[in-house]
Order: sequence, then C-alpha cells, then structure tokens
Amino acid sequence: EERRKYRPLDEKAASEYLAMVAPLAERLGGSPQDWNIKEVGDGNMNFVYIVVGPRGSLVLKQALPYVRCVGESWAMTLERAYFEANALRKEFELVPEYVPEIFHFDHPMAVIAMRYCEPPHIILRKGLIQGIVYPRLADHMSDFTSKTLFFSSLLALDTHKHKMAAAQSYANVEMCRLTEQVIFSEPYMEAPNNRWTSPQLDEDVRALREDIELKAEIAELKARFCERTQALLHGDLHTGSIMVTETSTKVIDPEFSFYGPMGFDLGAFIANLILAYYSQDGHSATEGGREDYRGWILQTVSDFWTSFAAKFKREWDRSRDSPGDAYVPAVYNSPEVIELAQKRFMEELFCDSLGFAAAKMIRRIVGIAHVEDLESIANVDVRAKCERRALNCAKLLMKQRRKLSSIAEVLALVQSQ
Ligand code: ADP
Ligand code: SR1
Ligand code: MG
Ligand code: MG
Repeated sequence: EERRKYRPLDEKAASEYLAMVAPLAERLGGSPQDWNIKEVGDGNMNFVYIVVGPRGSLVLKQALPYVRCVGESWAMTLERAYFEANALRKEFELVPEYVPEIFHFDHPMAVIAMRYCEPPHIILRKGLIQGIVYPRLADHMSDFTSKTLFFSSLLALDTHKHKMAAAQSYANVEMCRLTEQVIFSEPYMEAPNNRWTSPQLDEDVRALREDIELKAEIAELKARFCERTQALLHGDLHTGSIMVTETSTKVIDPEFSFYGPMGFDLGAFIANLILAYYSQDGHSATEGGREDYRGWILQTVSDFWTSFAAKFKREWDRSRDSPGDAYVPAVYNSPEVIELAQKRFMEELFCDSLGFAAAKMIRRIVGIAHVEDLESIANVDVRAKCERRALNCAKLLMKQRRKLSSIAEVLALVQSQ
C-alpha cells in the first residue's frame, strides 16, 4: 500500500524505488549498490534520473507537484506524467524508431521508466549551440510528425476512434492552460512571469504590447489552439525535446500532449530552428561567422517542411482503401477533387504552422522560459541584437503568414531580418 502513495524521489529514494520494481531491477542487474544514479533534469518541469547498472540502464522521470523552473509557488498537476506515458506509448506504436520505449509507468507516483537515449545522444538544442550538423534531422523529424499527426487525425481514423482518442487526451487541461497562459497571453501583457533583456529590448516589448494587429493574430491562434481537435500533438516539440546523434533522432517529453491543431507541433520545431539560426552570431568567434552553419539550419527548415508535406500527402494517398471519416470516398471521387482538398488542407496547415512558430518565438524572448540558444550568449548587447532580429522576424511571420505561399518565401523573410 505504502508503495502506491505519492512521494517525491531523490537519488537514494529512486534507487530504493527501483529495487522494489522487479522488472526494472532485473534490467539494471546486480544490486542497488552497483547502480549509478544521477539526477540530470535540465528541463523546466520535472526530475529525471539516469540509472546505469551492470546489465543495463534506464531513465526514471518523476513529476513533482509544481513547475520545477519556478518552484513550489506554481502548483502543477502530477497527471502530466499520465499524459506523457500515454503519448509516449502511442508515438512508440506509430514511430518506434524515434521514441524511447516505456518500461514502466506508476500513476500514483507520477513516475515513468523509459529507455535511456545513451551518449553520444545529446539534446538537439545543445548541438545547435555547438554548431553541429545533423544530416538526418529533417528526414527523421518529418517522418515523426507526418506519421504521428496523420495517423491520429480524422484523415486516418473513423469518427468513433478519433473522438475517443481526443476525449482521452482532452483531460490534459492544466498543461493546455499553462500553454495558453505563457504562449498566447502573457507575452502581450504585463505579467510577473515575463522577462526580457533589459533595457536593450524595453522599447521592443512596449511596441509588441501596443501592436493591435499582432494582438488580433494571436487571438486567432489562441482560439485555434484551444478549440481545434485535429490530431494527437506532442505539445512541446522544441529542440530541447529532441535527442540526436548524426544518425539517430529521439523525441522525448510529450507531457503537454493533447488533441490540438497540427500546426502547433510543426510550428514549434520550425520556431526553435529559427531561434537557433538567429543565435549563431552569439556563438561564433566573429560577427556573421558560422555562415555555413546558418545556411544548414535554413536548409533544414526547408527540407523539414518539404519532406513533411510529401510524406503526409503520401500517407493520405495510401490510405484511400481504408480512409478516415474526414474525406468520404463517395464525395472525394476524382483525382481533381482529392487534389484540391489536399491543396487546401496543406495551405491551411502551412499558414497555421507559421503562426504558431511566430508565437513560440515571441514567448521565448519576452515571456517565461527562455531558450539556452539565446540565454547562453554572455554579451548582453550581442544577445539583444540576436533577440531583436528574431522578434522582428516573428512579428512579420505572424502578420504576413497568409501571404506567404512557400517555405522559400519564409526563409527569405528570415534572412531579411
Ligand atoms: P522536462 O519535462 O522537465 O523538460 P525532459 O523529459 O525534457 O524533462 O528531460 C530533461 C532532461 O533529461 C533532458 O533534457 C535530457 O537531458 C534528459 N533525458 C530525459 N529523457 C531522457 C532519455 N530517455 N534518455 C536520455 N536522457 C533523457
Ligand atoms: C512555466 S513555462 C515552462 C515551459 O517549459 C516547457 O517545456 C514548456 O515549453 C513550457 O511552456
Ligand atoms: Mg523537456
Ligand atoms: Mg517537459
């Protein structure tokens, strides 16, 4: 009975906990004194232990009843571990090559044990800061997103399955509410959570809060985020949620997972690549250095979108024998009408993705939870310059997204800032 009650772990308690869960203890091999346990959580939310034993290794992740980067003053539901476990399982079903396998989930303890993405895997954001090229990244991430989004949507599922899946993830309310607050509201108002490079960006922040066109856009995006039940999203698909080597890509941390608009995941990945692009001046020895690397980042944005669109369409075409309920074959009964439906769908998704990408960039510069790409730039004037370019790009992206008709135009806009 005791074992079923929630208690926060530390390294010692984690070891005792693992000793009580036979399949995990067996996986590690030897006995608890042989296990090497280290807390490595560098995210904003949870505690993560890497455990290495004589036979094997694992990662133990526990949610605490608050937001880690703020502290106990911001209470947060433990249920996020349940939604993370469910999403990891679903993603593993759809794309096992890109997701760490779950070994164990303990609901009362809010604990997940999963496969350790071993070194040389590192967090993508850290690789981008170091200027490392990942030649398979666009291919892998377009695989991950096209499959997870397509196969959880009404394009692949019948209405019953789609509604049931949506209902199950719909209860991740607290996490959605957090996102609504920190991405779609606080950056556009005065809020104690907000932070920016001051005084350098004071004027930029004032202008942002007075930009009524931008506020009209963010209102639309917020409504889409809150109201659109399109597909099972990862929900926090930034470059800190992706672990990489040159040949392997693993997506972790889907605790914000819910049924929402596909563009929110696509936009998250694109936004974080663009932030990495603008931060390069802060990491190169000379201003304007790392030109080749910046070129690679933009090429990756382009390859990602192009491959995503092609793979998503391929799944759609392939599913014609057993389609979901979105496009009934008797109605979509000619190549012309299918082509038109697909074209409209992809145009809307592109526009959504750009809007969400912009929103995600803005929050990382003026709101809570900044990104290491920019935060690690020690010279504040250089950092502010990078941030201003990113902010201006995001404002244009959000306002002009309906007029942008290709990824090449988006890259031109990024380069123009
Ligand atoms: P949070 O929800 O707090 O952001 P994450 O799931 O992102 O927590 O994990 C925090 C850190 O723990 C990651 O940045 C990564 O370094 C490490 N980590 C998490 N899961 C794994 C894993 N399966 N394999 C290796 N390292 C991991
Ligand atoms: C309190 S905001 C914390 C942020 O970290 C998570 O990874 C999400 O991005 C969230 O918005
Ligand atoms: Mg994380
Ligand atoms: Mg997380």
